[in-house]
Amino acid sequence: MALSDTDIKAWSEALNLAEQNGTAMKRITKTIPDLDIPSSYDIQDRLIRLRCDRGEQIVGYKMGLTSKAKMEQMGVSDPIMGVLTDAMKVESNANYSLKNKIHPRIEPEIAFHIKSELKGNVGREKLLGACSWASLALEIIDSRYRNFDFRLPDVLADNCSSTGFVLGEAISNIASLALDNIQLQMTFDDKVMQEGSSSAILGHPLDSLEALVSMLSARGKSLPADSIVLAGAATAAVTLEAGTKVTVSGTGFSPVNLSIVS
Ligand code: OOG
Ligand code: MG
Repeated sequence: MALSDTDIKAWSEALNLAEQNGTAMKRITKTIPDLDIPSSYDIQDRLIRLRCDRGEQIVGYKMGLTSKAKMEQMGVSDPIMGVLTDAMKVESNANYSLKNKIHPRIEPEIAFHIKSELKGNVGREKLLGACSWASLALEIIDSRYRNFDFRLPDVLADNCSSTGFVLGEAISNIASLALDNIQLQMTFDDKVMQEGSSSAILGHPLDSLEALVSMLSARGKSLPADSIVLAGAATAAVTLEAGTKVTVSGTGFSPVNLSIVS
């Protein structure tokens, strides 16, 4: 079902409030079981507009549910895309506070910087040419829905649970990286919490970027020049705990750390 403009506004305001107050809400599809995908993206767009009205700037996009581990963890089997703003950027080695968060989780990712605008059907070659660097990343996700329980339209409306992202050292010699064979490991203190390969990300992380560009194009948009893109988690996400140091390491990259505080 397509939503009216009034309803799109109301749901985006509800999601915005849930995020600002750190309180979970009932998923939209409990109220509107047949919420359609275009309306979900309209809610996402409105939600991002509310952030921009507060002075935030769009810095890129993220792909999600691009690995089997994530699809199984969340019970949704279609890749999704969301928007990243400057306010979501967290410096590596920072103390990250869980204050005002609902039930935050963290996952290991690979990020790319795209220097020139991309649209339509792009292959790996074109993507590589447009890519200025790659880095390891940690993504913090915090669904605004109670118990992290959502269906595809809900998670799209909620900007794909986007909350924070940490970027590691930028590697500009991308050719030196075996992009589909990066062994990723995420630890809490010294305990291994998740391990996986970048091949889990739609087979190859650049194929995830290709999917992003085609999803944007299908909505009449393009991937703008100077965009950061998170390709999607290679493993399931893990609930954050105060007092832990989270580290992600990956072949060819220096590790990225984040200290979690209450
Ligand atoms: C949705 C966000 C998924 C990823 O990398 O798969 C995501 C969620 O799991 O809440 O960011
Ligand atoms: Mg993610």
